[in-house]
Amino acid sequence: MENFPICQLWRRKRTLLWFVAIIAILSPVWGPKNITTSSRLELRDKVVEMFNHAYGAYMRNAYPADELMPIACKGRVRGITPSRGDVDDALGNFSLTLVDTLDTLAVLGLYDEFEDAVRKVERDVNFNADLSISVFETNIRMLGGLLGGHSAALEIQERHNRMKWYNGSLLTLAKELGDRLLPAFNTTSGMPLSRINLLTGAVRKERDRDTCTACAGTMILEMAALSRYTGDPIYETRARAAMDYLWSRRQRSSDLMGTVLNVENGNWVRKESGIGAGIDSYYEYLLKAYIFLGDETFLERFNTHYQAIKQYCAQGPLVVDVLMHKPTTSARNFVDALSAFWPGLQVLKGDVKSAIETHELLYQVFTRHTFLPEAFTTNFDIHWGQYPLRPEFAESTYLLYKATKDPYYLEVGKTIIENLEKKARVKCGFAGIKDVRTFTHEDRMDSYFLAEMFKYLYLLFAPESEPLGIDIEDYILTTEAHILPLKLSLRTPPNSTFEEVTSPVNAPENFERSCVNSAYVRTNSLKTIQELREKTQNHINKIKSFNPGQCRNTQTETRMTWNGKRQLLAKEFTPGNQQHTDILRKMGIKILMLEDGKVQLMQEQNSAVSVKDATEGALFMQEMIELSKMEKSEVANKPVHVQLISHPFLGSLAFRGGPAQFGPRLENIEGVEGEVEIADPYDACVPLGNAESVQGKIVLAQRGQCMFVQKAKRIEEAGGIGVIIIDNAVSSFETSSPFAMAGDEKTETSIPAVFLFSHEGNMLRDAAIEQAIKEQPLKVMLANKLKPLNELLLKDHLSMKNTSPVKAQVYADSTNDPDTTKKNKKPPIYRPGMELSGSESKQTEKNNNQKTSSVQRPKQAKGEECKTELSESDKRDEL
Ligand code: DMJ
Repeated sequence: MENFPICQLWRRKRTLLWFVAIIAILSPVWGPKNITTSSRLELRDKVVEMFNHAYGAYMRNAYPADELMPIACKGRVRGITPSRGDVDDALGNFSLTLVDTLDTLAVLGLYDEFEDAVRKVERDVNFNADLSISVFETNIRMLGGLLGGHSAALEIQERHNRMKWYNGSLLTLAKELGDRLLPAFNTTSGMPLSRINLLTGAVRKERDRDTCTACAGTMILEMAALSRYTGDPIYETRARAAMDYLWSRRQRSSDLMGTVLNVENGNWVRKESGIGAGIDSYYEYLLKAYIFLGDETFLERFNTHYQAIKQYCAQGPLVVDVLMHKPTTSARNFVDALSAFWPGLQVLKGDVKSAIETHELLYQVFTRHTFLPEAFTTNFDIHWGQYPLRPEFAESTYLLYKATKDPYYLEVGKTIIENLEKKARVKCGFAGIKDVRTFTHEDRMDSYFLAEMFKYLYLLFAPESEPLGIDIEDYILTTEAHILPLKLSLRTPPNSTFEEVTSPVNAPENFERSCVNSAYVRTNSLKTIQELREKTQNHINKIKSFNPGQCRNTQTETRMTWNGKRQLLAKEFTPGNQQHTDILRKMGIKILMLEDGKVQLMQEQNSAVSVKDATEGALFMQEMIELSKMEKSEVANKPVHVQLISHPFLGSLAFRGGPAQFGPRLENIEGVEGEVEIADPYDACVPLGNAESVQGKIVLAQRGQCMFVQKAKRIEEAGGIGVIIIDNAVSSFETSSPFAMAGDEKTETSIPAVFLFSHEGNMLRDAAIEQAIKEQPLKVMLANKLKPLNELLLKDHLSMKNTSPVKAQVYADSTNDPDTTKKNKKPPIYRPGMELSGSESKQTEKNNNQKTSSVQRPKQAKGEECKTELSESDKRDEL
């Protein structure tokens, strides 16, 4: 008897019931509102037009390059286009966008274009670039793209009587690529290294030893498909071993996973646990591996994690990061846009109710900011304003529509289309958004935009009555939306140790969980679904009304007001004071003492003794949040120092700079001392050419071309012990607002970093060069506090240096720094004031004191309300 894949079987058995259910829920009252059948078709055609615009722009202006730069209207070529750091590791000079787009062409019914694209891939694509590429990205985009293209070509041959010439060339390429990725799995744990050289297969075990959970756990679908197609079990075996190892590394008490771990010893490097960046598709592949391969082990693992996420990470419809080993402690106060795939996965799992709620929450954030910002706070404000054309929200919208048939989701899709058209469409394709507050464009159109966004939007609007060119129900969609035929699960790789897949006829009743699961819809009408969304909206509005950050966006929005005497103000509260504890209890506020000695307050409004108390409690909580944010921002933005401590300066010269939000914080360590070296290349965006001379030094690098944290990482990898990043624009501490350099939440460094404006930074650089010429290397200290001069003088004396220290004025006045403009007459240099002449020293101290207050509280001094928000804007996270 022929075996059917689980999903298909379910479909066949339930057809009748399904039909009845659909009729029931599409009652006239709750039928489509605005979107009629004809406007749905128009929207589908609009999607095709947009796709053609993007794809045509790529083919005309960029191909065979990996990606289109839609503003410059040319190709992005690794090794030629200036590097953007790690994000370029997805590029391998293998026509990434074309390969990633193959099966989209087929799904959209563009068969001529598909044929043409397959011929081009056959002719032009090879893997001979001597480049270190990301194993994860290459797997999901290139390998997935080739396999999806091959699968589509087979169906087109079979069903549309076309492409008879196609002889499996895409699969041949897929196998070649799979073979090139395999050496990455040669690690103690069996998890793949994060990067591999495409041409030589060389790996850098030291450098690439840490990998993200999603990176190691998002291989199984593509690798298993390759094994099943070719009959060689090796790919699936390797990917499965990585999955098994990951599972063994879960935190046993919480069943949660961290986001980064070491591929040799399996130690966790980052213990934040959520559903966004670094972990997202690991969960997706557990569930999809079950759907694709029919192996219940994956489903059990998925369900275990799902339960843990619901228990620890879910705050209503919002899913936040907690620490895997201390799951009651939240790890971040923002949510990644990447987590927008979650409602789609919840639909596949069968938890449609939660999917509706989480999707609705995301939609509120989306409508508020026009797109989902790359990260948003738990108050739905912007944390990172970038929108690099990510498709996850469209993906979940499609899956929810499929499960509920609620026309609401067509409306959501329509808004996505309109916003893309208005804000991202440019003459040459579509451009990412640098910041959704300003809608400035970024010169990127990532390949996933074509692989995923248009596929999901097209599927959303394609009417059920018209058969698709590719019967999407027969496929599992990978994380990059590539199509892999479910029937592949029936092929067992020869000589494999895997158990034969049993007939799904014997599969347990829980097979319903494996497909887009509409059980919820069968028992709940569209009206109930609408009510559920309204509940979510109310919940969100409640959170928004407690959101002190809102006044940044809408100055007129008000804080909670209170007439009359207050029982207790947040600033008066002292933990341990019994009277305060009693007042808070009346207001429904619980005081929890945490293990680390911190105090956590939680309000349950229902347990307040009266409505008045509940309201005052809410106001107290609001004040408390503001206070704690303020404290954090004060610490985060406190200026740090670069003090020149070697002869002839001996501490008499120091510059103020901005701290970093990655690496060790200078306020927590004593400081770091070392000789100064200049990075080569100066921007430190690629591995340093002068690694030998950087060893054990504090390294100067120029701002620009890549993230701050990436520079710090490069310098750390080369053996540097500290980083000073110098602004690349004309700027000085005196005239610019200081800020803290942000990290990227993925990269961790163990060396401290300081930001200097160019005026001070270039003085430092000149001093380093001058001292190097004199063969008296310049030594500096990066610290929170300055070192006293007498200590340095004594040290110098003991080291027998007998020339007297120069005055800082030398550099202040004689610098030929082009930034020393009239405006910047007073260089922001100061001396600790011990060895210098009295008046000068006092004056400087006075200036410093004044400045300290204005710097430490950059804008709060102006008495603005949104103190916590200003701290956000004082943080810069890019170039
Ligand atoms: C895609 O490349 C994949 O969906 C991946 O899993 C993470 N997200 C990007 C697009 O945002």
